[in-house]
Amino acid sequence: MKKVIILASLMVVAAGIALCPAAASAAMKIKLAVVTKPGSAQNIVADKFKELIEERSKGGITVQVFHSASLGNETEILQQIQMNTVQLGIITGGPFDTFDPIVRVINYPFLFRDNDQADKILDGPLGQEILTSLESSGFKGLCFSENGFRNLTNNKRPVKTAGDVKGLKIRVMASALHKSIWQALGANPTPMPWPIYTELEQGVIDGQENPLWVMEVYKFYEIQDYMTLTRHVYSPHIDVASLNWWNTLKPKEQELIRKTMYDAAVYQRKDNRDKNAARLAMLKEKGMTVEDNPDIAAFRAKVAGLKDMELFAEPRVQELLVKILEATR
Ligand code: EAX
Repeated sequence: MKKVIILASLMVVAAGIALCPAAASAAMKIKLAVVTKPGSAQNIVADKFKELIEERSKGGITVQVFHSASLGNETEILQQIQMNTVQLGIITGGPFDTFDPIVRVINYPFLFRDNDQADKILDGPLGQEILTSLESSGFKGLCFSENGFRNLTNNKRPVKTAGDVKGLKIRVMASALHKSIWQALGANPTPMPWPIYTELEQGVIDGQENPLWVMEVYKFYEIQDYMTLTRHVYSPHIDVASLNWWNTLKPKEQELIRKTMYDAAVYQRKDNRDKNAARLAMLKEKGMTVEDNPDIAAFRAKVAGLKDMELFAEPRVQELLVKILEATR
């Protein structure tokens, strides 16, 4: 009897293999998470990656995109990536802060002059040092896409110079660096995970800072009167994989995934930048009072001391900061 059962199950297995020859190779399913919603910068990378990888692997790889905080906030997504319950994430630079302080270096205020310089550094050896460093926290850093240059919005008053920031209650990302930036500027920074519409609407906070696409996609023009083009931080996304998962992949699969993520990132950066002029016009038209030409020198002066703070004290972090400040001078 036992023999018959074993034989029967072997036959079932054999039949299964014979009937679906594709099954063995069609095995890779990837969970990719972002905190933001469809149409967001993160989602555009995620959707492009899904489209390209499914096409390039001829259906051998399928990607399920989780968005709108359905798997939690960015810190929680990163924890799931460490555990390999989620394989990929498109995550804003800020929340990496607590996992690896070296990431503060690329969120440094007034670091990059423009998009080209950001791309050159982040796609080059200095960016690679950051990506490699993340391995000690359980992440395989693949590349950088972008949130973009961050701008201040608030509901209290027009902000032209750094002094106008004094006392504003500003929501910041879960990042010691971002908190220190706004403390140095005289604000009252409150770390809070994304999303923050309700907190702005109810006046729990006076303002926030994010790239232009956020004001459009999240309709902040409905609840924020003033915007200042501070461009105080260039905010990259770090496109990461779970290192535990990565180590199970064949080199060919790794290369396909890495290359495809980079292509998705390059596509998204351009898409984001191409839309900015129209976004600015739209936000003004919706009634936001925009300060196009703030006193950036005053802002820079207030944050000049950050590089000497405890935030960058770890020698390898300090070393990379010095290199990156030199390279962007
Ligand atoms: O894109 O939390 C934040 O402010 C981030 O910029 C968020 O990812 C929105």
